[in-house]
Formats: sequence, structure tokens, C-alpha cells
Amino acid sequence: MAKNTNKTFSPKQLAQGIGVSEASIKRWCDKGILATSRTGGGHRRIPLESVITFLKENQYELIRPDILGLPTGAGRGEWTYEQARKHFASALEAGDEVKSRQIVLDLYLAGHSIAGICDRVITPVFHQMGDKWDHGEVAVYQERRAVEILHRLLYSLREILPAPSQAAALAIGATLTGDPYSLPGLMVELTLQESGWQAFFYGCELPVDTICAAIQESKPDLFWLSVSAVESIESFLKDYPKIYETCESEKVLLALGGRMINHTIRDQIRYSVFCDNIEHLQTFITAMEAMRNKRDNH
Ligand code: B12
Repeated sequence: MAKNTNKTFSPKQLAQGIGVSEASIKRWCDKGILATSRTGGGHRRIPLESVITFLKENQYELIRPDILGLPTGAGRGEWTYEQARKHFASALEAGDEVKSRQIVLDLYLAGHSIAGICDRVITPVFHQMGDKWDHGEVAVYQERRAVEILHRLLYSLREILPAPSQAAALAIGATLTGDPYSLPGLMVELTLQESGWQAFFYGCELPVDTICAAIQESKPDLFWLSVSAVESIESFLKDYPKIYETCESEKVLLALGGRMINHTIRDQIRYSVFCDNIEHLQTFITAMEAMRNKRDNH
């Protein structure tokens, strides 16, 4: 398994972090309950992603999250989506990055999927922020600051997700020229990684020819395009078929989403799957993998 982060902890650090004895941690390491590596001198080291997997699967409270490099207070809160939305909105508006991270991490540690957290907490909060900005209730700087906080938050989640294996399916994604909206692309990247894929968001505002070149060169299993803004409908309808045709000839699945793609546009284009939200993509990926496993077992 390729590692996401080099952060590892000693049994003593983890024991202090979750309030159990060091002997218990060592026993769990040796039984394989906690994925462990060894230093050159034979000492046990527990990678951060193994700590997170363990916390998600067991009911241990994080007593000292700071020891594990996690935000103060993480792992303590039990949120309903509704409460999480309310507190996440206030934290983001106030620019409280620690609180924002804590809420998302709490939800993740409590077993919520990345897709669920994105669609049910983060996205509605950004929609609400857009409406408030439109009504002059939120300043431009608050919105921009919130986007930056979200970037850092989503990157930090990527670090704690289990790393995909070298044999994992590959996905790449982007937005086209004229589309500066980065959050949906990053959310898709994380969701695919949570499903065990190697996923790379190549960024925003890519000219169509370079997207096609990337698909031809990387030959991913899936390409995702997020369309939140377009230069013009005409330019989109001219450029998009080039992406579809490249995917078709390279046998790459094309997942499409984004608020600009309405029914009139959908009637004029082709894709492998259209998603209104991130959970739709997760459902599609899960179904595809179940189909592949079924076929492999026959
Ligand atoms: C942040 C923001 C910006 C930032 C974006 C920065 C960044 N790095 O992303 C910046 C500053 C660039 C920006 C600029 C502008 N913005 Co703006 N922006 C927003 C805001 C507040 C949040 C956008 C966001 O990230 N939402 C969160 C994402 C995750 O939600 P989502 O887009 O709905 O995506 C979901 C689904 O569509 C789906 N999805 C999307 N893509 C894909 C792809 C795949 C493969 C899958 C599976 C799923 C999927 O999954 C997501 C999760 O459920 C929105 C409010 C809103 N309603 O979204 C306004 C909003 C979109 N902006 C608006 C406006 C007016 C503008 C500007 C014109 C402002 C200006 N005068 O300059 C410019 C236009 C820029 C352009 N070139 O188009 C308006 C648009 C109004 C309209 N009718 O179109 C909105 C709605 C605000 C409002 N209420 O008025 N904006």
C-alpha cells in the first residue's frame, strides 16, 4: 500500500491520545487490529491512516486529539446533519478553521461517508452562503475565506483516508476554461479515494485540448468533469464532444455533474453517468464494483 502521509505514532502516543494503556495498544498492533509498521530498531509505529480507520471502526473517544495532530475537540461531538450544518455555517462565516475541521472530522469518525458529509453539510452551507452574499448578509471576503478553509480541510482529509493500492482503478478530473469552481472537483476526488480509487483532480480552467491530452496519456478508468460555469453554452457544446469522443476511443468512463448542466444541455450531449450530487457518483461506483466482483467470482 502506498502511504498518504509519513505521520506515524508510537504505541505510547496513541495510548495517551485515546486513553487506554500502552500494553493494550501493543497487543492490538501484534494482533493486526491496528496496522503497524516497524522502525529499523524494531519499534512499533502506527500510521495516522491506521489510527483513523481504528477510530472509525471502534468506539474509543479521542481524549487528546492534539497528540495525534488532530484539531482540539475532534472526536468528541455527535452531530446530526442538521446541527452540523448550523454550526459549520457559523464557523465558516466566522473564519473558524479549527471548528470547521472538527465538525467534518467528527462526522467522518462517526462513520458518515465523505459523499454524505459533502452533499448534506458542506454543499448546503455554501449554497446558503451564496444566498446570503446575494442579499448582502455575507461579505465577499467571508466567502473567499470559506473557500480557502475548505480547500485546506479537504486536502487534510485526503491525508487521513486509507491510501489506495497500486492496482486501484484510476480517475482524473477537471473543469473547463471559464469554470473557476474547485470544490465539487475536490469532493469527487475524495469520494473516489474513499472508495479505494486513485483519484486526481487536475484543477480548474483547463483548455479542452489539454484535457483530451491528459485522458490520452493517463488512460484512466474514469474521467470526471464538473461544470459549474461555462464561457458560453455554444463554446461548451463545441468543446464537450471532444472530451466525450476521447473518452469513448480510450474506453474511459465519463462522469458529468455541475449546476450548469440543465436538461436542455443534457438532451444534446452524451456521458456515461450524470450526477446531481456526490452521493450519486458514489452509488454508481459501488454498483460498478459489485458488478465487477460478481463477474470475477463466476
Ligand atoms: C464560492 C463561490 C464562488 C467562488 C468559487 C471559488 C472556488 N474556488 O470554487 C468564486 C469567487 C470564483 C465565484 C465567482 C462568481 N460567482 Co459564485 N458562488 C460561490 C458559491 C458561494 C459556492 C460555490 C460552491 O463551491 N458550492 C459548493 C458546491 C460543492 O456545490 P455545487 O456547485 O452545487 O455542486 C454540487 C453538485 O452540483 C454536484 N456536482 C458538481 N459538479 C459535479 C461533478 C461530478 C462529476 C459530480 C459527481 C457531482 C458534481 O455535487 C456538488 C455537491 O453536491 C455559490 C453559491 C452556490 N449556490 O453554490 C456562488 C454562486 C454560484 N456564484 C454566483 C455568482 C453570481 C458569481 C459571480 C458572477 C460573482 C461576480 N460578480 O464576480 C462570479 C462568476 C465566476 C464565473 N466565472 O462563473 C451565483 C450564481 C448565480 C447564477 N444564477 O448563476 C451563486 C449561485 C451565488 C448566488 N446565490 O448568487 N463564486
